[in-house]
Amino acid sequence: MSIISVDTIAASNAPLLEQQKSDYAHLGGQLARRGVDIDAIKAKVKQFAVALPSWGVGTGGTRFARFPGRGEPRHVFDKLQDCGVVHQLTRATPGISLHLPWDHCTDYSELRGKAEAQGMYFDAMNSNTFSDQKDQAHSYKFGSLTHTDASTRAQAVEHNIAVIEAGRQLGSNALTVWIGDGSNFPGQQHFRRAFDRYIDSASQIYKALPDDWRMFLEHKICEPAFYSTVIQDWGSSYLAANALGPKAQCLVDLGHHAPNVNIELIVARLIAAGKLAGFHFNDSKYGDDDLDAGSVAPYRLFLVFNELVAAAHEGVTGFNPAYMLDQSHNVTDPIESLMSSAAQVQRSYAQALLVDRVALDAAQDGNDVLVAAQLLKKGFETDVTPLLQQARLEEGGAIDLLGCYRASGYRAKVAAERPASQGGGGGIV
Ligand SMILES: [Mn+2]
Repeated sequence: MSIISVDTIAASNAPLLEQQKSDYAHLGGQLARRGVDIDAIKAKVKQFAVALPSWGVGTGGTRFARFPGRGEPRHVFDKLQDCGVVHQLTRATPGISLHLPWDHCTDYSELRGKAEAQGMYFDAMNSNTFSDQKDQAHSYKFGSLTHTDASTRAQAVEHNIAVIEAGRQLGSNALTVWIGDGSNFPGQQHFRRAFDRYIDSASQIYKALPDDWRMFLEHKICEPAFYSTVIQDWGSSYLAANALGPKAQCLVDLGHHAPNVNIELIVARLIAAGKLAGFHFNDSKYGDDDLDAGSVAPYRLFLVFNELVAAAHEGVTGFNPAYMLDQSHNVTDPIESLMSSAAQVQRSYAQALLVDRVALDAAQDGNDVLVAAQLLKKGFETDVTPLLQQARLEEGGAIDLLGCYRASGYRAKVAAERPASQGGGGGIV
């Protein structure tokens, strides 16, 4: 099922075909001289998928304000359609990650059918116990899974189990748990007891997982609790995942660390421990900024992918990370940001695939520091744009993502159909 007409995509691609062919051949020649088969890299890029967050197609906001965009999705079916546009043009985003209760729906089989008609599926499910819902018996103001009150904890556990059930109907196979629990003042919370309560609550959720599901634990150093959080870093996340069992793993959101933390090293540690669940990709300058992937620090994103490609290359047992975007689009058209971010993540992956692993091993073992560093830079500095464009073209996508999307008039069309939105929804997690 096409949302953007096939003719629109073809018309956008047509004037670019000749230069695309030439650029791809030129890059192919460059890579061949390095002993790299461009078609083999392209085949791997085509296999690569990064899931879309349903909340990412709405306009986000800050603690100060939210400026709604035109034609914002009204409900999960609109979100699915917008995600469908991103996938249709990029051919890289077949998965959608839902967030309940934001994406609550009375008929999940209808939703699943519509996604499948778009050639899409449901990726990890996300639960929300960081804000209160209408008619909720117990407030999460002072915590959810780790609340001092047992009834509040039970309510949060029950919500997570309901999310698993919705996900089961949608064909998902993972639950991502992120809690806003923590404290704003020294002395407010007993650190060890709060963590114990987390393990107790999370164990009850873990027991409700179907056999083929995984549970992703997402850590975050601060916000909304600004003095301490219960699952503040990969260490606490790893302790919790170990306590829960083999189906529990640690999810790395790039924005959930202190500035300058070596995230690629954390990734390597989690891979070695068999506990890397996957990623929420985004970028940041100061904190959990939720900027578009690779917009500020593309080399860091590349270095993360360098660890991932190395693990796949070395055949690390059980290595199977889930890839997802998690961004807040405050000043751009969310579809445009998601398309460019998906392409950026693909770019980092392709660049990491270009690293000469045999030469790198030799340089590391021989302590040839500069050569080792330059082998990474060589991958990063290769412009793989023609390769990404060729992969999209061959799969029916757009060579020029932005140009094609804007030419389609999609935003104006949905703006006419969807009433202007007033605040609400969306979020940064
Ligand atoms: Mn996240």
